[in-house]
Amino acid sequence: MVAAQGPEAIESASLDELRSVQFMRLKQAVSRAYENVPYYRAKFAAAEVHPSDLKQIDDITKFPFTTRADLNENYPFGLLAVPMDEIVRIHASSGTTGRPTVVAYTSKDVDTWSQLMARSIRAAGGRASDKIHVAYGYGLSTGGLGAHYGGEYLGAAVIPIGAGSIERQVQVINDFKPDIIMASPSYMLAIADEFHRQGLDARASSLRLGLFGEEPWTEGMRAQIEKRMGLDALDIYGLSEIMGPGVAQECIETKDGLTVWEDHFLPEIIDPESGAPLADGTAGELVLTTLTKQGMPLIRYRTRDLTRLLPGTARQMRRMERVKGRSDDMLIIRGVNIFPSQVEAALAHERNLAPHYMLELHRHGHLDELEVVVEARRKISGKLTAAQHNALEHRAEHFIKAFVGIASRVRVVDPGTIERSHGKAKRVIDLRTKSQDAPPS
Ligand code: DLL
Repeated sequence: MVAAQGPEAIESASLDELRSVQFMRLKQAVSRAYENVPYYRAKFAAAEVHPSDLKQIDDITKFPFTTRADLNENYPFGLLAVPMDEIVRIHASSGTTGRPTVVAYTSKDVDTWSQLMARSIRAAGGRASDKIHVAYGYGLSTGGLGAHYGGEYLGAAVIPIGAGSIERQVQVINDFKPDIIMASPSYMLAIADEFHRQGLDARASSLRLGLFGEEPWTEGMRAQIEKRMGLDALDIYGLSEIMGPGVAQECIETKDGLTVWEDHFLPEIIDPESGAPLADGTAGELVLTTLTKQGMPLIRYRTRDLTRLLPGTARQMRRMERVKGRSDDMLIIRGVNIFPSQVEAALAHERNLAPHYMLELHRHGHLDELEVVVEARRKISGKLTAAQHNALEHRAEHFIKAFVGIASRVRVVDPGTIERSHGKAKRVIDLRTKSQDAPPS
């Protein structure tokens, strides 16, 4: 792999040059999807559009959206635009039910991703001479390996610790003296707590810079991290379906939202209810089209992330504002994406539980905890011994761990305890935000 030297030419290209690269790549991407993915061919035909309808960039709004449901319907590999023997990597993230959302990369895709992650780290102030402590999880999720390959591509020294034991994070930071840390913001704060617990001054650590993402965070958290860790905290955004981390990155010069790497992704904002396109500057749902992906190109993918597009500052490319929320019910708990429907499907494996449940999210220290309150079925209610009741809770916890992939605490309650709603059931009580914005301690 070639180490990336300075900024890439496209980063300083004029808007005209950028739009012309985008348009050329957009036409190629839409044609590639049409020609190589039968699902897209059928979808475009149903919407009565053809790649030749693209006469200018804005014509993309004539094309149908791609949604998570489309990925689910084509699970696992139905949306590939290349034969499987050209695929060199597969990642996955949570789907709405038992099926994960699967993504696949060609060797060129992995190179593009590495290049964009290297660009992101550089935009955040990273250099080839830096050591990078990667505390995103390695595995099917894209955080760890995305950061890892990007760091190596930049020519930095990568420390692939992953999201493991917190004591070890502190030890490795102290001993290996990394310059940069890449982690979820809540995990960073938990590491700051661990420094404190060990009687160490986190501000005196070697860390100069942090790239934080994978979950929503706030300016309050940024202030807290910067104060407690004595580093510059930058926002990094991405999603597996589109690539992984490195779709957009905040620049160190301005720290004013995330520059979308528009030469590889075309962003749009839509009204999440009607799907109508919205003008730049208006808040709505982010929709992304991959411009260069070979393995699994996605056209107008609805990210469900709520944000705004703003004009470029540190770069010509447009910025997206810090993600403010989602237009669906996906939750991110310790970096793991969770849909309430997945928990429901897991609980259905236990026949003594009724389908009335509620998820309560707490923050213990700086880490999220999931408590699931679920009703027992009437037929067993009041008939269980304390030991049987405990065993039932443990079985439910086991099913959630096994099918959703997250540790939780289950509380089984009497039938009728959970309030019934008349419209859409309210399944989530999020008690995390208060502590997230707490002033720096
Ligand atoms: O979270 C990729 C990633 C890893 C990004 C590490 C940044 C750093 P997924 O697991 O597919 O991929 O989850 C994607 O996470 O649609 C957002 O809802 C949320 N998300 C990611 N980054 C941010 C961020 C990775 N900076 C989903 N701010 C996305 C807010 C974020 N939300």
